[in-house]
Amino acid sequence: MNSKIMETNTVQGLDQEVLRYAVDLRSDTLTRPTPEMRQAMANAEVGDDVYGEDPTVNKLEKRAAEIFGKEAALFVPTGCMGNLISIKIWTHHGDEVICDVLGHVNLYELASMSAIAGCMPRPVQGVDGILNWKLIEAAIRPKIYYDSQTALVCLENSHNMAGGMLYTSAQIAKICEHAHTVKLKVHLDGARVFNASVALGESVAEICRKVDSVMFCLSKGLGAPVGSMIVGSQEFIDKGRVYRKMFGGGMRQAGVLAAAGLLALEKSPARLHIDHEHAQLLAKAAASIPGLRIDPSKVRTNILIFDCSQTGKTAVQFCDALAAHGVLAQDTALYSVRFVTHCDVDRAGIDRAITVLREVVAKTVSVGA
Ligand code: TLP
Repeated sequence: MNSKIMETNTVQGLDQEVLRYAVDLRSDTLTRPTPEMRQAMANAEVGDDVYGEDPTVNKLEKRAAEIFGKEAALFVPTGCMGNLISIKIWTHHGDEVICDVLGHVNLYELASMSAIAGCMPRPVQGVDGILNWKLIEAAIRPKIYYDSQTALVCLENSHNMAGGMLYTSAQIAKICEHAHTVKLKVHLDGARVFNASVALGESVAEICRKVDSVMFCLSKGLGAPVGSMIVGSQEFIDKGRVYRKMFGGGMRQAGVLAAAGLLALEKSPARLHIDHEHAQLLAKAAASIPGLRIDPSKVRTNILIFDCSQTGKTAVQFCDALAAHGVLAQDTALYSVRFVTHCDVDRAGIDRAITVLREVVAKTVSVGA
């Protein structure tokens, strides 16, 4: 991302007054806890989670493991930390990690797999971000002592920078079966795996059945204020607990956060289809506006990325123009603009975003004419 707020390498953030009235579609990370979550946070039973004594964290971890059909789960502060812990567990220094070129682990995690886990990403160009065994197999290093070795495949479902593209559970299972026969582990960055689950009509347990580990976020579309989880075998989670502490993520009375996380986990998936319908409305509107390019049939979840190159504006300029009318979007490449729908933007907000989108492009065209 080439966000304007990052130009000075410090996050200044937008004015609170602007944020109060804006239709904020920059990300689903922006969701705020519901009144019910705040109530649960206030009432949460807590203890020291580094001692394993926070009852609410323990409950959340148990429920996540049950829902994903795995042995155990671990509450971690962020998705980035969850991915890093998983990569660290499955690799040694000098190993390679196969991932899509637009994968979050490759682009947006500050090269932590190299800086901290000591691995090289081996980015592969997926088909709309989606990898298959043929593509992965071609990137596996030969077993020769002077080559670095492939240790892990990292998939992303839904795929953020590919506009929320999906792997079906069958596609993931096939990749895992092949990977396991050549002794590679598979980690799923499932930051938005519940969106994938709703869009595919498949349970998260089914989607994750064959992967060795999965990270999912409570703090995105599910609406919790903070937190992600890693899920896998008991042995994986036991190691994860060690690395979480090593990376500075051992939280103490984290039950106040886990209480919101529990509600997010149990209740929020049931409303994600609304966000997907909203994304579809935005995508269809964008596709109907001359100057914007997007294929709405590829928008299956809560993310849409459209091309604005034919408006004569860069994505940063386009986002600035939208922001001037109270609609916030995120530039993701020179001419790519991302909208992410979520629980804090209702149908009226989506309608307003569509109106503003039309107005901004119309003005651009008339200025250019
Ligand atoms: N994604 C953020 C930005 O970092 C791009 C966003 O606004 O979409 N995996 C995936 C697929 C993600 O999209 C993200 C965050 C993460 C991992 C990291 O999660 P956090 O922010 O909790 O570390």
